[in-house]
Amino acid sequence: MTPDRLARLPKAELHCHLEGTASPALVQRQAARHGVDVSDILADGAYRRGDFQTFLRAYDRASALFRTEEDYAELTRTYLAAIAAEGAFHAELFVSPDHARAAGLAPRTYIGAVAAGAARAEADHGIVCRLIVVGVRHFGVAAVEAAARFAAEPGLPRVSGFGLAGDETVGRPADFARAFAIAGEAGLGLTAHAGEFAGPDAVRETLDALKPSRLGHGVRAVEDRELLRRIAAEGVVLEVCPGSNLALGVYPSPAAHPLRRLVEAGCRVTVNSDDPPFFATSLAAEYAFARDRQGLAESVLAGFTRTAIEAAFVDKDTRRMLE
Ligand code: ES4
Ligand code: ZN
Repeated sequence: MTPDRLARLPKAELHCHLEGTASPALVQRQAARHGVDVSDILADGAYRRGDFQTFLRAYDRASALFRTEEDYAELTRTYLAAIAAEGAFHAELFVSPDHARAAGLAPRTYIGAVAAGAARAEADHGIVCRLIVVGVRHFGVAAVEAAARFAAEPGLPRVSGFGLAGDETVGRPADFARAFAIAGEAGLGLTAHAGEFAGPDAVRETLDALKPSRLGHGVRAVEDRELLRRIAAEGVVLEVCPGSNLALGVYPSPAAHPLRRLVEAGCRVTVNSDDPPFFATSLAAEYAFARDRQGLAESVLAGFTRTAIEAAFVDKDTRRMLE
């Protein structure tokens, strides 16, 4: 496939953290506005590189600079416009009420502002957007349950899913079973980060205890043939984020990334940007990675988008419209 055909390939994104879309320039502007020194997280107009803990701290610091409804509406609109320009027609964004509260915004106000930004992007660029409320596991079981109860409240605009994010090595998957039960009973789609930093056992426990239809990352399932067979057989969808995995050192080189092996094992795979400027990536760059670094065919890339729509947390009518 030629580069311009890749640019035109329809794309969809299932795994992207809203606050993780803020460009270094925007973070710098917000920091200047609020008189905050961000030299510890930015250098030479880019996010400083580091391990996952360093990343999570930088994410918290950057998030805390977005403080008003206008800030969040604009952050949302800007990101959706950017991926629409890359060919995306559907996106699901992770939103974190805990991060919003830390920045001084009530969760409901935050969701309202993000939804307003999404509505603007939908009107301007035709991109459909849904929101997935996340609980952050290193904030503790009680915080994750509170996030689930919040997500389950009626009348939250565009909220269609609940997810578990944060440091995967904190706690056991079963600790979050009650949160997932609350969200599931409310009719929300379920996804959990697993198999990025923790290995196959944690993936298996996550599937057993939380019953998500999708896994954030899930790539380390490749280390266990039986688990891989289970994921393929059960049709669990993997939200694979290669650029994130490479930036955080989960794999030492593009060739070492298991994207292709997951596809060849029959897993249902999507590609996603996670926290694009933090990891110097974009949605289009992830599709390009699949083609140029993993040797996957155009038809396989088109399949990523199809799978994303099949697995999207949208109602029947919206899915039909997206298909
Ligand atoms: C994450 Cl809490 C959070 N924010 C952004 N990216 C993440 N990846 C895993 N947890
Ligand atoms: Zn993530």
